[in-house]
Amino acid sequence: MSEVITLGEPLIVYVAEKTGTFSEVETYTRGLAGAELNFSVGVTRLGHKISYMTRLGQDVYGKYIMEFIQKEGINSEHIIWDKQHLTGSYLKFKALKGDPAIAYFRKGSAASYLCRDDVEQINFSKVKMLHITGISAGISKSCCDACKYAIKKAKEKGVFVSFDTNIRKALWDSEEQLRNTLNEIAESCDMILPGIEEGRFLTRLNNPEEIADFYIKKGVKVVIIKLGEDGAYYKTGQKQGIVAGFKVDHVVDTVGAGDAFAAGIVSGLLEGLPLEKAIERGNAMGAIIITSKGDNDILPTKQQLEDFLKTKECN
Ligand code: KDG
Repeated sequence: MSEVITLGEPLIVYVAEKTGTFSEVETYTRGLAGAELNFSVGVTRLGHKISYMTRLGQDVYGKYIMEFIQKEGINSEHIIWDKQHLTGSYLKFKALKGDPAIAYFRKGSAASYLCRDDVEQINFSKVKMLHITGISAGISKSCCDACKYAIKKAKEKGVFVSFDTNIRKALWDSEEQLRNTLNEIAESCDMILPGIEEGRFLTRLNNPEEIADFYIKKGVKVVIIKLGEDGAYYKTGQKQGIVAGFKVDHVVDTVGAGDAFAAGIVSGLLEGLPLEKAIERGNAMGAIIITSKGDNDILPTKQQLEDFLKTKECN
């Protein structure tokens, strides 16, 4: 039985080998991506059982993704084959600094047809955590409804719900729709994990404490705000603080850092670690993945993570 459930869209990613526009770059490396899939890989490699719900097109991409999921040991019982729609993909350009530009090929994809009825098949009675992201809420109206319904069903069974706001403006019709939808979802969750700029956008407030208070007043129990190389700020009803980030000598690609961070925190909480230790683990996971151009390829095993924590210095 899986301890964690997540749902979302897996994507094939093609990563540009050098900087430049699509017409200037001829060579791309194939990889696998999707925030919730990255999260599932992270949680699984750290030794936990997770079930990943999605819809895959019956095409070469879908079959390749299914092989990967099974090879990683992620529970695939909630994966639905879709005969009519294709599996999505995206192109990731190379950035010398900051987040790279991307181009999505996912509109009308198989995963965007995830719906409330799909969630009906999940039995939450033995699940400990549900993890939702703002990407799943943004890919379609039916997937957004599926997310809200999963949260409702999970809460009825006392399952802890975490939410990574994961803002992708390209997926939304307007900023208002994006802000209102993600705030509505955030307020129904136990723990939220926005980046500092996401928190500012969603709340129109500036500093981490104000942003955290905005959600705590609405009933969220734990707010953890990612501060990039400075680590993460956290606040609960009882305490607050900052957990320092790790020194990274050479950042290759920041995409996937938030998913790795979430996997570190969720796995830490499942193991009963104190919140600060779980956040330290999240920071370490983020620091590891940004040294690779892939979104999940070098996510560590428990042993690799422990070795990292023994040797690395904080900022
Ligand atoms: O969080 C990492 C994701 O951004 C990436 O893997 C692709 O899911 C993705 C997205 O929608 O941007």
